[in-house]
Amino acid sequence: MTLTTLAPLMMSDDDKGDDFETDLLTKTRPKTARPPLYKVMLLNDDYTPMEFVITVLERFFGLSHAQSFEIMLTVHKKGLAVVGVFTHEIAETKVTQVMDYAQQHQHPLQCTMEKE
Ligand code: TYC
Repeated sequence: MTLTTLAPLMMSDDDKGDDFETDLLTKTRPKTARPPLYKVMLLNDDYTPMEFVITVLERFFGLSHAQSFEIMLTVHKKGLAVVGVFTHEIAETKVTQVMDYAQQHQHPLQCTMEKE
């Protein structure tokens, strides 16, 4: 056998055990991939009563009366506000719950979601 044919089979000291280490790292690395998140937003309008918006925030987003009042005022003054950040399925459920509740009470309140 010539030196040329042997060369690709030789390993430097630095390379020894390299595959093993890589495998070990790959296998033991804790992989906790996070799901994409979505912002749920409330939009302002001229007709929905402030108290109704506060009730929506308390009922569907689990916020205190004080937090709900604050967010409602932000929407009223700025036009919209993020009321929470959720996974796709939960965000979709919140949007549906708010839209259905607003329609039942004949208020034009709008709730939307957007990828963070
Ligand atoms: N602008 C409404 C009013 O003056 C109040 C309001 C706040 C409506 C927030 C919608 O998402 C909203 N009655």
